[in-house]
Amino acid sequence: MSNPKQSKECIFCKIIEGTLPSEKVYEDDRVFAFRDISPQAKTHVLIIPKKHVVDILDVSAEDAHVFSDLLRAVQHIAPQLGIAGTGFRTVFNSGDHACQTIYHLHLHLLGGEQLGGSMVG
Ligand code: DGP
Repeated sequence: MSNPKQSKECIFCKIIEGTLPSEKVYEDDRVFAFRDISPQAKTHVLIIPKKHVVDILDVSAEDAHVFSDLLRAVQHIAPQLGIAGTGFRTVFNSGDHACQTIYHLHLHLLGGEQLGGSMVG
């Protein structure tokens, strides 16, 4: 039975490998970032760890650098995309109530226009 939480069936792992296409905006040895296929703002990028972890709760103490890796990537990408000065929103969705649809940890980076007052843009 298929299980999208497993790395071998994970869409985002396939994007990192290059077996599925994406519009890459940033890559380093531990992080990959690409434009969201269904943008919720003029600029909408997904920043993901190359290591497959399902969500925030799945990050072990040993892998805790994943959080700083993702935020350090924001510091590269926001200026690169010209949204550092105007501001942006970063969001992690975790689990069903947050409507997480892809079970590979990802940080949404939203900006490029005035966002709404809600938490999700
Ligand atoms: P979330 O709801 O937090 O799990 O957000 C998952 C996001 O992933 C959603 O905004 C759409 C995006 N997405 C899903 N499949 C693909 C894909 O194949 N390519 C790209 N670029 N984005 C995708």
